[in-house]
Amino acid sequence: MLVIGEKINGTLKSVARAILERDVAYIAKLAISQTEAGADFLDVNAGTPPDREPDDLAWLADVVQSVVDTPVCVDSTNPEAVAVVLPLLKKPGIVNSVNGAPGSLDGMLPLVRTHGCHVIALLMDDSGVPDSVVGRMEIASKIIRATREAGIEDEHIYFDPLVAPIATTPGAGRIFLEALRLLKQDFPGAKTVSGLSNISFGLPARWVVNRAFLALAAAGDMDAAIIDPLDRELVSVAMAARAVVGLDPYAREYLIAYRERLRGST
Ligand code: THG
Repeated sequence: MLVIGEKINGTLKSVARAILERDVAYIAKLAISQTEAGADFLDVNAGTPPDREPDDLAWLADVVQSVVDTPVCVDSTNPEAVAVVLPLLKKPGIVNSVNGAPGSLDGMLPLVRTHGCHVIALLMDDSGVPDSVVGRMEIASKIIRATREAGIEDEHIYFDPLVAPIATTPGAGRIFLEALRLLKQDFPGAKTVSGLSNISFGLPARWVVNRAFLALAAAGDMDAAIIDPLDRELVSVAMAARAVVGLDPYAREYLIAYRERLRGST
């Protein structure tokens, strides 16, 4: 399972300050620490208004690339900002994200195609996130028709079924896991991804819920997770879950991660 490091996110106060003050050292440290912890990609989210976002995102990508080789996941729904950042990337990155709304698909897919990068596709559109699995799968079908028409390989798509808080939405976790299963069945070439934070919103000991959710999603062969890679036990739980259900024969990846001392608590 790919780990997309989430920590360079301007919606967090400390990162917002660093972006505003162009604090290179602060962002560099987040890039290095996440890379050393085993992140495969680094998510960068400026979290700033549309007029400032292109500049801020470009600055974040430049700082990250000046200190690590880890490819960047450009977290923005604004095609104008993404268009500025993609040409700066030294390695093909991930665009995070596109959704089923025509404005999003028309604005983003040509950029994804031109730069040969991967793209995270959220199973929502202008009407929001459908309550049902069927509704989300209809959006997935619509998105994959559009990506194929744009000349983007299925292998370059990461579907994010979007998980709602279980504290307020009965069935939220089950709906996510069912969508994950159907995505794998209907679009075997495409990949899957999730951010965890929503699932545990409004609950105590959120880390327990996040671990339970990641274990189940990893056991369902989710391909990538947007998480804090410095949370070694969270990453270990995902790798263990994969080994338990046979997705990691002989626990090979689990063992390698421990041997390298990148992941795990000991
Ligand atoms: N799907 C997709 N993209 C996403 C999300 C998603 N991008 C944004 C978000 N969700 C994932 N990123 C974050 C980034 C930071 C935090 C949560 C989600 C966060 N961090 C705190 C910190 O670092 O201080 C707390 C971390 C913790 O408690 O462990 O809150 O769902 N496609």
